[in-house]
Amino acid sequence: MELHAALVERWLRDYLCAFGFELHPLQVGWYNTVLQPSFHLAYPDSTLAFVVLSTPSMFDKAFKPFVSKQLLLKRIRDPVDQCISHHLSLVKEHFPDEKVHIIYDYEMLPNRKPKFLAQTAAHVSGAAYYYQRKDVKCDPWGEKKIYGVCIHPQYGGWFAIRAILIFPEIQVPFLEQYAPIDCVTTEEKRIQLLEKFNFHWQDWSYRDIIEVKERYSEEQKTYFATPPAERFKLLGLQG
Ligand code: GSH
Repeated sequence: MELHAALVERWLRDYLCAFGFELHPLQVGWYNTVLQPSFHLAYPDSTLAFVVLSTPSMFDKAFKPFVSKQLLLKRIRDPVDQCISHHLSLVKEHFPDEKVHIIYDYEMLPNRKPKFLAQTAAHVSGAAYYYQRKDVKCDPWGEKKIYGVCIHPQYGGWFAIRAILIFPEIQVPFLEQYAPIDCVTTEEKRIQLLEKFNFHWQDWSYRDIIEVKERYSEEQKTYFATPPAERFKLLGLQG
């Protein structure tokens, strides 16, 4: 990686890791090349981008402190999304001379398609392996629609893909691409994973398909298992 890009990456890593985020660099071309044109990101192939993930510790390191500050201001509608955009906006401010485009995982195009396919971006950046129906040779699902899911080598399914940061003015033609770690290797486990994710996702079990280094705390699980409109009570706010 050229020096400027390396310095950008170092700063991002130092800043975001302290808040429980993880980031993985990629060239926009790696992403575009595996997708149909309607999903392409309109940048030259060698443009530098980063996939941003939240790890289990984001909840304590970023989310709770963010909420307790915002509580005083009482301007909070989407606490999780606002916490993430708060930190990523600070990233933008840190690079005033640099163009930084941010696309969040929940952003939609007018045709209701997502602005970027987060799991594909995570896979091509090497962050987490995207297991799909095509990764299973003999599948038992017939006509059913089966969604794929990313598994992280350290956190299993206990993480979330939050955004892609694009630096349109930084080109990294020599960036090395690492394949994601294939941690769910057997046919049997892959079937189990897709089965659990598609039909039992609410019991959290797909997230433990591999042994993990860290998972969500009971507090964090309760928070995410509660419908968003009722979470304000958990945070000590009126709904
Ligand atoms: N928009 C609401 C907020 O900003 O508070 C809800 C956000 C939300 O709950 N997002 C889910 C999440 O973060 C979907 S990405 N889940 C964590 C996980 O599934 O690991």
